[in-house]
Amino acid sequence: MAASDANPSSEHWPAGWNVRHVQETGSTNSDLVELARAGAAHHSVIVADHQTAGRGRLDRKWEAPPGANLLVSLLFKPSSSRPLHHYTHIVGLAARNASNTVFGVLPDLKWPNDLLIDDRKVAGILAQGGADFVVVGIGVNVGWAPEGAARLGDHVRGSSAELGPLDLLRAMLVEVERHEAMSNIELRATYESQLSTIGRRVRVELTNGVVVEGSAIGVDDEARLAVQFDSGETIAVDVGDVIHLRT
Ligand code: BT5
Repeated sequence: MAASDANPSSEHWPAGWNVRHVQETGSTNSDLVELARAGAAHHSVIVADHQTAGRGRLDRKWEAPPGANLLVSLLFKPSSSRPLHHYTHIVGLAARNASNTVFGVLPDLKWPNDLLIDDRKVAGILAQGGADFVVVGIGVNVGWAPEGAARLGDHVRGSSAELGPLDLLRAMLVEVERHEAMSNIELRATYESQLSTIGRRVRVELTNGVVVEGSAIGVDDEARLAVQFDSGETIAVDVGDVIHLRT
Protein backbone atom coordinates (compact mmCIF):
# COMPACT_ATOMS: atom_id res chain seq x y z
CA MET A 1 0.00 0.00 0.00
CA ALA A 2 1.24 3.52 -0.79
CA ALA A 3 2.09 5.46 2.34
CA SER A 4 0.25 8.74 3.02
CA ASP A 5 2.21 11.38 4.92
CA ALA A 6 0.87 12.68 8.22
CA ASN A 7 1.17 16.39 9.04
CA PRO A 8 4.79 16.75 10.16
CA SER A 9 4.73 20.49 11.02
CA SER A 10 4.80 20.14 14.79
CA GLU A 11 7.25 17.25 14.92
CA HIS A 12 10.82 17.83 16.03
CA TRP A 13 13.28 15.00 15.83
CA PRO A 14 16.85 14.75 17.12
CA ALA A 15 19.45 16.07 14.65
CA GLY A 16 20.80 13.62 12.11
CA TRP A 17 17.61 11.58 11.79
CA ASN A 18 15.46 11.67 8.66
CA VAL A 19 12.03 10.71 10.01
CA ARG A 20 9.07 10.21 7.70
CA HIS A 21 5.74 10.03 9.55
CA VAL A 22 2.89 8.43 7.60
CA GLN A 23 -0.72 7.92 8.57
CA GLU A 24 -1.08 4.50 7.02
CA THR A 25 0.98 1.99 5.13
CA GLY A 26 1.27 -1.76 4.66
CA SER A 27 4.45 -2.34 6.68
CA THR A 28 7.07 0.25 7.68
CA ASN A 29 9.72 -2.48 7.38
CA SER A 30 8.79 -3.33 3.79
CA ASP A 31 8.74 0.38 2.87
CA LEU A 32 12.14 1.05 4.41
CA VAL A 33 13.77 -2.03 2.87
CA GLU A 34 12.61 -0.73 -0.51
CA LEU A 35 14.00 2.74 0.22
CA ALA A 36 17.29 1.25 1.48
CA ARG A 37 17.70 -0.66 -1.79
CA ALA A 38 17.07 2.62 -3.63
CA GLY A 39 19.88 4.31 -1.67
CA ALA A 40 18.23 5.84 1.43
CA ALA A 41 20.69 7.15 4.01
CA HIS A 42 21.79 5.77 7.38
CA HIS A 43 19.31 6.87 10.11
CA SER A 44 16.31 7.07 7.77
CA VAL A 45 13.15 6.26 9.73
CA ILE A 46 9.53 5.52 8.84
CA VAL A 47 6.90 5.71 11.55
CA ALA A 48 3.26 4.90 10.86
CA ASP A 49 0.04 5.56 12.77
CA HIS A 50 -1.35 2.39 11.24
CA GLN A 51 -0.11 -0.67 9.35
CA THR A 52 -2.48 -2.73 7.23
CA ALA A 53 0.03 -5.58 6.82
CA GLY A 54 2.26 -5.31 9.92
CA ARG A 55 4.77 -8.14 9.98
CA GLY A 56 6.19 -10.27 12.77
CA ARG A 57 9.03 -12.74 12.45
CA LEU A 58 8.62 -15.98 10.48
CA ASP A 59 5.76 -14.50 8.40
CA ARG A 60 3.59 -13.82 11.42
CA LYS A 61 1.40 -10.72 11.76
CA TRP A 62 1.86 -7.68 14.00
CA GLU A 63 -1.42 -6.08 15.04
CA ALA A 64 -2.29 -2.59 16.27
CA PRO A 65 -5.31 -0.32 15.78
CA PRO A 66 -4.73 3.13 14.20
CA GLY A 67 -2.88 5.65 16.37
CA ALA A 68 -2.52 3.47 19.48
CA ASN A 69 1.03 2.13 19.35
CA LEU A 70 4.54 2.86 18.12
CA LEU A 71 5.13 1.24 14.71
CA VAL A 72 8.53 2.25 13.38
CA SER A 73 11.46 1.08 11.28
CA LEU A 74 15.03 2.40 11.40
CA LEU A 75 17.68 2.05 8.71
CA PHE A 76 21.31 1.44 9.63
CA LYS A 77 24.13 1.43 7.11
CA PRO A 78 27.11 0.55 9.24
CA SER A 79 30.50 1.71 8.06
CA SER A 80 32.47 0.13 10.90
CA SER A 81 33.16 -3.43 11.97
CA ARG A 82 29.91 -3.63 13.91
CA PRO A 83 28.05 -6.93 13.38
CA LEU A 84 24.56 -6.30 11.93
CA HIS A 85 22.83 -8.14 14.79
CA HIS A 86 24.13 -5.47 17.17
CA TYR A 87 21.60 -3.07 15.64
CA THR A 88 18.67 -5.18 16.81
CA HIS A 89 20.18 -5.12 20.30
CA ILE A 90 20.62 -1.35 20.06
CA VAL A 91 16.96 -0.84 19.14
CA GLY A 92 15.74 -3.22 21.88
CA LEU A 93 17.89 -1.55 24.54
CA ALA A 94 16.87 1.90 23.31
CA ALA A 95 13.16 1.06 23.44
CA ARG A 96 13.56 -0.37 26.94
CA ASN A 97 15.33 2.73 28.26
CA ALA A 98 13.03 5.15 26.43
CA SER A 99 9.96 3.44 27.96
CA ASN A 100 11.49 4.18 31.32
CA THR A 101 12.38 7.80 30.48
CA VAL A 102 9.00 8.65 28.97
CA PHE A 103 6.54 6.46 30.88
CA GLY A 104 8.48 5.38 33.97
CA VAL A 105 8.14 1.72 32.95
CA LEU A 106 11.23 -0.48 32.52
CA PRO A 107 10.28 -3.67 30.64
CA ASP A 108 12.34 -6.87 30.76
CA LEU A 109 14.46 -7.72 27.73
CA LYS A 110 13.90 -11.30 26.56
CA TRP A 111 16.22 -13.04 24.10
CA PRO A 112 16.62 -12.12 21.34
CA ASN A 113 14.90 -8.72 21.51
CA ASP A 114 11.36 -8.89 22.87
CA LEU A 115 10.31 -6.54 25.65
CA LEU A 116 8.08 -7.97 28.37
CA ILE A 117 6.12 -6.65 31.32
CA ASP A 118 5.22 -9.32 33.88
CA ASP A 119 6.17 -11.96 31.30
CA ARG A 120 3.74 -10.53 28.72
CA LYS A 121 5.00 -9.13 25.43
CA VAL A 122 4.93 -5.35 25.15
CA ALA A 123 7.24 -4.96 22.12
CA GLY A 124 8.68 -7.06 19.31
CA ILE A 125 11.47 -6.51 16.78
CA LEU A 126 11.82 -7.61 13.17
CA ALA A 127 15.20 -7.10 11.47
CA GLN A 128 15.65 -7.43 7.71
CA GLY A 129 19.10 -7.16 6.20
CA GLY A 130 20.61 -6.42 2.83
CA ALA A 131 24.23 -6.63 1.76
CA ASP A 132 25.20 -3.35 3.38
CA PHE A 133 22.24 -2.36 5.53
CA VAL A 134 19.85 -3.53 8.16
CA VAL A 135 16.29 -2.33 8.74
CA VAL A 136 15.16 -2.81 12.32
CA GLY A 137 11.41 -2.51 12.87
CA ILE A 138 9.85 -2.36 16.29
CA GLY A 139 6.26 -2.36 17.46
CA VAL A 140 5.69 -1.12 21.01
CA ASN A 141 2.27 -1.45 22.62
CA VAL A 142 1.64 1.97 24.10
CA GLY A 143 -2.16 2.27 24.23
CA TRP A 144 -3.37 -1.12 23.00
CA ALA A 145 -2.37 -4.77 23.32
CA PRO A 146 -3.95 -7.98 22.08
CA GLU A 147 -5.27 -10.59 24.50
CA GLY A 148 -2.44 -11.97 26.64
CA ALA A 149 0.02 -9.16 25.82
CA ALA A 150 0.95 -6.00 27.74
CA ARG A 151 0.74 -2.27 27.01
CA LEU A 152 2.76 0.51 28.59
CA GLY A 153 -0.47 2.49 29.24
CA ASP A 154 -1.51 0.06 31.98
CA HIS A 155 1.67 0.69 33.96
CA VAL A 156 2.08 4.45 33.61
CA ARG A 157 1.65 6.82 36.51
CA GLY A 158 1.08 10.59 36.59
CA SER A 159 1.29 13.07 33.74
CA SER A 160 3.19 10.82 31.34
CA ALA A 161 -0.15 9.11 30.68
CA GLU A 162 -0.79 11.92 28.18
CA LEU A 163 2.34 11.13 26.16
CA GLY A 164 2.11 8.95 23.09
CA PRO A 165 4.00 6.81 20.57
CA LEU A 166 5.87 9.74 18.97
CA ASP A 167 7.18 10.90 22.36
CA LEU A 168 8.49 7.40 22.86
CA LEU A 169 10.16 7.46 19.43
CA ARG A 170 11.85 10.80 20.13
CA ALA A 171 13.41 9.44 23.33
CA MET A 172 14.28 6.18 21.56
CA LEU A 173 16.30 7.89 18.84
CA VAL A 174 18.44 9.60 21.49
CA GLU A 175 18.97 6.23 23.18
CA VAL A 176 19.86 4.57 19.86
CA GLU A 177 22.63 7.10 19.34
CA ARG A 178 23.91 6.61 22.87
CA HIS A 179 24.20 2.87 22.27
CA GLU A 180 25.71 3.30 18.80
CA ALA A 181 28.52 5.29 20.41
CA MET A 182 29.51 2.23 22.48
CA SER A 183 32.29 -0.10 21.36
CA ASN A 184 31.24 -3.59 20.25
CA ILE A 185 32.56 -5.02 23.52
CA GLU A 186 30.74 -2.47 25.64
CA LEU A 187 27.50 -2.97 23.70
CA ARG A 188 27.62 -6.73 24.04
CA ALA A 189 28.24 -6.43 27.78
CA THR A 190 25.35 -3.96 28.12
CA TYR A 191 23.03 -6.28 26.17
CA GLU A 192 23.97 -9.32 28.25
CA SER A 193 23.65 -7.45 31.54
CA GLN A 194 20.12 -6.30 30.66
CA LEU A 195 18.92 -9.59 29.17
CA SER A 196 16.54 -11.13 31.69
CA THR A 197 16.67 -14.52 29.91
CA ILE A 198 20.14 -15.39 31.27
CA GLY A 199 19.84 -17.58 34.33
CA ARG A 200 16.20 -18.42 33.57
CA ARG A 201 14.65 -21.79 32.95
CA VAL A 202 13.38 -21.65 29.36
CA ARG A 203 11.35 -23.56 26.81
CA VAL A 204 12.54 -23.05 23.25
CA GLU A 205 10.52 -23.84 20.16
CA LEU A 206 13.05 -24.30 17.38
CA THR A 207 12.16 -23.39 13.78
CA ASN A 208 11.88 -27.09 12.88
CA GLY A 209 9.07 -27.42 15.45
CA VAL A 210 11.17 -29.28 18.03
CA VAL A 211 10.64 -28.01 21.58
CA VAL A 212 13.46 -28.18 24.12
CA GLU A 213 13.71 -27.15 27.76
CA GLY A 214 16.72 -26.14 29.79
CA SER A 215 18.54 -23.25 31.45
CA ALA A 216 19.67 -20.18 29.50
CA ILE A 217 23.32 -19.74 30.46
CA GLY A 218 24.65 -17.09 28.07
CA VAL A 219 24.89 -15.54 24.63
CA ASP A 220 27.75 -16.20 22.20
CA ASP A 221 29.53 -13.86 19.73
CA GLU A 222 26.83 -14.46 17.10
CA ALA A 223 24.12 -13.59 19.66
CA ARG A 224 22.96 -17.22 19.84
CA LEU A 225 21.40 -18.25 23.14
CA ALA A 226 23.26 -21.01 24.99
CA VAL A 227 20.76 -23.40 26.57
CA GLN A 228 21.96 -26.13 28.90
CA PHE A 229 19.88 -29.29 29.34
CA ASP A 230 19.67 -31.09 32.68
CA SER A 231 22.04 -33.71 31.20
CA GLY A 232 24.73 -30.99 31.01
CA GLU A 233 24.69 -30.88 27.21
CA THR A 234 24.52 -27.36 25.75
CA ILE A 235 23.01 -26.13 22.47
CA ALA A 236 23.28 -22.74 20.75
CA VAL A 237 19.89 -21.43 19.63
CA ASP A 238 20.01 -19.22 16.55
CA VAL A 239 16.35 -18.56 15.76
CA GLY A 240 13.43 -19.70 17.87
CA ASP A 241 10.69 -18.69 20.26
CA VAL A 242 11.71 -18.63 23.89
CA ILE A 243 9.32 -18.82 26.82
CA HIS A 244 10.55 -17.90 30.29
CA LEU A 245 9.35 -20.67 32.61
CA ARG A 246 8.46 -19.93 36.20
CA THR A 247 10.75 -21.64 38.65
C1 BT5 B 1 7.76 -9.78 16.46
O1 BT5 B 1 7.44 -10.93 15.80
O2 BT5 B 1 7.68 -9.63 17.65
C2 BT5 B 1 8.21 -8.65 15.55
C3 BT5 B 1 7.22 -7.54 15.49
C4 BT5 B 1 7.73 -6.37 14.67
C5 BT5 B 1 6.66 -5.37 14.41
C6 BT5 B 1 7.20 -4.09 13.80
S1 BT5 B 1 6.00 -2.83 13.73
C7 BT5 B 1 7.01 -1.86 12.73
C8 BT5 B 1 7.71 -2.80 11.77
N1 BT5 B 1 6.94 -3.00 10.56
C9 BT5 B 1 6.50 -4.27 10.46
O3 BT5 B 1 5.78 -4.70 9.53
N2 BT5 B 1 6.94 -4.98 11.52
C10 BT5 B 1 7.77 -4.20 12.40
P1 BT5 B 1 7.08 -12.31 16.49
O4 BT5 B 1 8.07 -12.62 17.57
O5 BT5 B 1 6.96 -13.27 15.36
O6 BT5 B 1 5.69 -12.05 17.15
C11 BT5 B 1 4.51 -12.03 16.38
C12 BT5 B 1 3.40 -12.65 17.20
O7 BT5 B 1 3.10 -11.77 18.29
C13 BT5 B 1 2.10 -12.79 16.43
O8 BT5 B 1 2.01 -14.06 15.84
C14 BT5 B 1 1.04 -12.61 17.50
O9 BT5 B 1 0.82 -13.83 18.18
C15 BT5 B 1 1.70 -11.68 18.49
N3 BT5 B 1 1.33 -10.27 18.32
C16 BT5 B 1 0.79 -9.64 17.23
N4 BT5 B 1 0.62 -8.34 17.48
C17 BT5 B 1 1.04 -8.15 18.76
C18 BT5 B 1 1.10 -7.01 19.61
N5 BT5 B 1 0.74 -5.79 19.23
N6 BT5 B 1 1.60 -7.20 20.87
C19 BT5 B 1 2.00 -8.40 21.30
N7 BT5 B 1 1.96 -9.51 20.55
C20 BT5 B 1 1.48 -9.39 19.29
